Amino acid sequence: MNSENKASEKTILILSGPNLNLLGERDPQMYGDQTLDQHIELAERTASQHGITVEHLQSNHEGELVDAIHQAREKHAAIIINPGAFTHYAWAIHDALQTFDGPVIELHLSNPAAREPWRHTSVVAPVASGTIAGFGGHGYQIAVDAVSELL
Ligand code: CA2
Repeated sequence: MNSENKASEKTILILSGPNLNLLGERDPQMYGDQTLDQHIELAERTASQHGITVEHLQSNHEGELVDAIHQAREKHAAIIINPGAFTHYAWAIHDALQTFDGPVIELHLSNPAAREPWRHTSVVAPVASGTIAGFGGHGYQIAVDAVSELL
């Protein structure tokens, strides 16, 4: 990324994977009753306290998330990503994140390690600076605070 941008603007990209657009509508016992918009508002409020601006994209399509990661290389200082079920098998997202120079935080509302065995593998974790999981919506605040420390 352009180093001038990095120093002066500090924008971060939050990516949300498949089905996360349904938050607040179903499965509140697993994912809470807040909507994705509410989680992003918390991230934005937290970021503004650190002088950071947030951009957000939710997509149900792996290629769209890969494109957004490529574009982030020129534009954003860090990425926070909840890849949804792509976490467990989307190697194209792994490869794209590996090309990104700044901090990458993997974020989950639930704790996949405490759920079904197929959720115990993350193909994103090996290319992430760290993973935040199991704290529900509070995770968005924790993730932005972590990014701010890392930048
Ligand atoms: O805990 C997380 O944040 C997950 O990334 C959520 C994914 C799941 O596949 C991962 O293992 C862990 C699922 C997102 C589905 O979101 C829904 C939201 C509302 C209703 C149904 C699904």
